[in-house]
Amino acid sequence: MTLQADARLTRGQNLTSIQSYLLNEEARHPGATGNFTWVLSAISLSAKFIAARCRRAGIEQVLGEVGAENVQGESQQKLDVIANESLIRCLGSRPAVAIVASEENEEPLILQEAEPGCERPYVVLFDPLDGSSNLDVCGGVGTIFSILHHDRRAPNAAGSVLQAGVKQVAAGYVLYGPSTVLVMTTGHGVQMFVLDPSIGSFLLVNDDVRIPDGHRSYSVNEAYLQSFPEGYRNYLEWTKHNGYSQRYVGTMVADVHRVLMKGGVFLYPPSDKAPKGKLRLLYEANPMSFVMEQAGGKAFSGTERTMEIQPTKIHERTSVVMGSPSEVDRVLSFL
Ligand code: AHM
Ligand code: MG
Repeated sequence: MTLQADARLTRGQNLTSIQSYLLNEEARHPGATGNFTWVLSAISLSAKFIAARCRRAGIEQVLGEVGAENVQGESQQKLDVIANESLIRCLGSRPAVAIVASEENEEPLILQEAEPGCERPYVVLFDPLDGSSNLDVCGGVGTIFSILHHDRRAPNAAGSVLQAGVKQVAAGYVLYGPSTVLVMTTGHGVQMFVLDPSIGSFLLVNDDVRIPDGHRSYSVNEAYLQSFPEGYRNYLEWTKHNGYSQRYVGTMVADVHRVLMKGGVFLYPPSDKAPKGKLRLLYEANPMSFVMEQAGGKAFSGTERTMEIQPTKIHERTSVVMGSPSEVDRVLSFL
């Protein structure tokens, strides 16, 4: 084999860890301080920790409610709490993070006041363990994260957190399934990494994830059908006569990941139970919308582009329509 053929062969087979990927990206931006790379590496470290705990969940008896006691009389910690603490601890050691806001905490946590001249420019929002009720049945769960620039002019921490999704610097999710997959965007396409547990590294498997168009599939909790607004009901009725299939795990990360890989649409409409929708705008809908749009998809709240909504509350809810562009357009045409 000639040297040239050899180079061609290895080019497509190079192993790139998430760390080397981030360092490479940093090198391409001459003004980069490295702070951003540290933040993402804290998230990947935490994801490895959470993945390991999820794998051993049944063995370590960490399933169940906080406050319950295990057979030794020790108090049990629910995995939501463990995942939340893991993210806070990993991010807390990074000087670039000023504030974190989590589904598990009522108020944002100020890790350190941003002093003049001090480089702590990021705010990190996350849902530490999305779909955690699926853990009890060994179903897929996930972590969702959104990274914003810290707004030093904001009057308080909440003010810096309440930014529209279009201001996100990066976002992504980790799916703890049969393998652990980390999908992220920094606004330059979508990259996908898979954790190789034997070496403890997230390895790049796709540096340009694109959502397929034209797949006749939808993901929604149809048990609430009767209380969905009429447009959603009409769309779902229309699918019954047009050869669609339906898939629903009940973990947003798992359901959206499937749509991202295969195409179709994920829906969480308003219902009697959740009149404004159930999913949280800042740390569920916005980061997933950023990924979806960067992969060529669309994401709407039903009436407006999700990432253009100006949030007014940290735990604000929104309805969600996201997926392949033509399928989202079709849903919107029914609304
Ligand atoms: P959680 O963040 O408390 O786990 O709740 C969010 C989850 C999403 O992952 C999922 O899409 C949705 O709740 C499922 O809700 P439902 O059981 O109403 O279908
Ligand atoms: Mg969630």
